[in-house]
Order: sequence, then C-alpha cells, then structure tokens
Amino acid sequence: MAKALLDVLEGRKPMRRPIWFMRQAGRYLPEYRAVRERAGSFLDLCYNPDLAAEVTLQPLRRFDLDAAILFADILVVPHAMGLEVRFEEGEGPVVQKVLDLAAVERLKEIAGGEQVKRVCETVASVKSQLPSDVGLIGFCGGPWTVASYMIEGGSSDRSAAKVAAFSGEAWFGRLIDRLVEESIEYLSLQIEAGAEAVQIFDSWAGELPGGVGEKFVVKPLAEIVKGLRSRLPGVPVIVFARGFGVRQKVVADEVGAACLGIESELPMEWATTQLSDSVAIQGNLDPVALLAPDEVVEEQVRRICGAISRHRHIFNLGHGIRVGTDPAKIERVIRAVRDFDDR
Ligand code: 1CP
Repeated sequence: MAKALLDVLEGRKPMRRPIWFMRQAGRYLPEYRAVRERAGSFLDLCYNPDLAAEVTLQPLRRFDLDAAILFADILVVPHAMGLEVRFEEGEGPVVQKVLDLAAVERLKEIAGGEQVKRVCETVASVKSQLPSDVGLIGFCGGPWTVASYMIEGGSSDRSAAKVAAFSGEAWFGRLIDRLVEESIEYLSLQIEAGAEAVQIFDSWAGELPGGVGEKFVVKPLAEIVKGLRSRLPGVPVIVFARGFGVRQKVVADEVGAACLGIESELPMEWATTQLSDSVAIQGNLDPVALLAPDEVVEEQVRRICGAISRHRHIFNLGHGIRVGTDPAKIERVIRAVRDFDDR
C-alpha cells in the first residue's frame, strides 16, 4: 500500500497530506506513563525492544497518523559511545562531560554494542507490527546538538559548547567529526533494521550564528547525508535544523536532504517561496497552540495548510508536543488538516 509520508519524501503525489507529530509518544499520553512506570528508568525503556515498540505504536492506535517515529533518544549515541548518561526525574539528562582531545579519543564505536543492537530490535519489532500505509522514521541528533549535551553535561544554555565552537578548538572539531561518523553508522543500522526514512534533530542549530553555524551545523549535516547516500542510496532524510531561520535556505541548498523541518517562528509562506522546490517541508504548528481553545488551533492549522501544497508538505509541529497537552487536541488538529484538504 502507498505511504503518504514516503510519497512526499520521494517527490510523488500523496493520497493525502501526511501528518505526524514530534514527540508523539511521550508523557502527555496516559498509556505512555503507564508503560514508563513499568519499565523503570527512561533508558531502560529505550533499551527494552518490546516496551519501546509498544510506546512507538501507542499514538497510532489513538490517532490517524501517517508515520511512527522510533522511540529512543538522541542521547543513546553518547551512551553507546561509552559515556555515562542518566535521566534525572524532573531535571532532564545528565551526561558525562567531554572537554578535551583525550576524552574524544576514548569514545567508542557504537556498532556491535548492546545499546544499538536493542534500538535496532525495536525498529524491527515496530516494522513487523506497522499498518501498511504508515511510514517508519528512525532518527539521531545533529552532531552540534549532541555535542552540546556532551560538553555541558546535560541541558543548559549551551554557553560552554558555544565557546568551544567559536574558538574552533581542535578537540571540538574532532568531536563533531566522530559524531558524524557514528551518526552515519547508527542511521544506516536503523535503516537496515526497517526504518524507511530518517530524521536528524539538530534542535539547537539556531544557537550557532553565521559562519560558525555553517561550519558546525550545515557541514556535518551534509556529511551525514552524503555518507548515508553512499551506503544506502535513496533513503530519504529529513533534516530539522531548529531555529536556523533564514539560513534554512543554506540547509536546503547544501545538505542534500529530501525534506526540511522548520521551526514555528518561520512563516510557511517564506519557506515555500524561498526554499528550493526540490525539498519537501515539514512543520510547523507551534506546540503552544495545542494549549489554546480548538478554534484558535484550527485557525493556525488552516494558515499553515493554506500556505503549502499537500504534495510538498508533511504536517507536523515546529518542536515537540509539550507535557500537559490534551490528547484530544491532537485529534482536533488531525481532523482540521483532513477537513482543510477535503474542503
Ligand atoms: O521520562 C520521560 O518519559 C522522558 C521524556 C523523554 C521522551 C519521551 C525524553 C527525555 N526523550 C523522549 C523521547 C524522544 N526524544 C524521542 C522519541 C520519539 C518521539 O518523538 O515520539 C525523540 C525523537 C527524542 C529526541 C530528543 N531528545 C531531542 C530532539 C528533539 C527535541 O525535542 O528538541 C532532544 C533535545 C532530546 C534530549 C532530551 N531527552 C529527554 C529530555 C528531557 C531531553 C532534554 C531536552 C532539553 O535539553 O531541553
């Protein structure tokens, strides 16, 4: 059966506008919270293929979505490279710091490791249970975003990571190169296990200004896409350089992605007129709009859908669903997109 997600990513006309939501599996769903409690820690859940497959599929049971996204985290890569990673309740991630060349050189190759093996088992399990019209997306973090967690030791304002980037420290460049290599490996293994498209989440891309952003966001993303292409030609890549603003044009022209995710702050009209027609566009409803009354969020949906042809668009948010979002609101948004296209 045709998959609308893959049709748009591969430049064919889809049967309908594909829809999925970043962080569609997660704490806003009561059934996720129930599994999460059973699993133990967040990382235990990521490395339990049965439970991780179950939470990947939960949103598809509730909502009429066109894609599943693997349940894992961008910090699986530093963990698989040998760093300690913990998720503290209510605090976010804690990562063992990497601050010099010796620490970068100690980082392991992820292939053959237990973490990646388990994530790939989740991919295969989801694939075997997936409805035939739903696409399966694998993912990793962008090198800059993942490096920022490794340098800061967790969530932060990223100032230490930015200083390392601005100063062009040799160890920092080497860290980015290692993350490029391991991201190519990790995404290739996910694709071999059954992922049909992959997304690279460079969530903090916008924090690196002109010049440095091209060097440590655009170039590494382009290297990952090129590396993947040479190993697995034809697999569509979605690149989400969040907050990159007008420089999304550079991403569109230089990275070689099939699709660009764009942040909510960027008007969809800007994206459709400024970005090369050869890339599809994903986004960009503000996740905060999901906290507003139905009429308000429906108006936002119509604005976005009105600005871009469904042949080129993957409906999504401009960032992940927030904890506290009413699942009924997701349902409303999906209905509003379908109604817009059927009108
Ligand atoms: O206790 C819990 O349940 C933890 C909450 C949670 C969840 C559900 C975290 C912790 N990660 C995830 C899953 C996750 N993370 C997915 C699964 C698939 C889906 O989208 O449904 C994905 C794609 C991610 C990616 C991820 N992790 C990103 C990139 C996207 C984004 O939101 O910007 C980032 C930055 C992370 C790091 C991370 N993971 C979790 C936390 C609390 C954080 C830190 C976020 C921050 O620094 O603000």
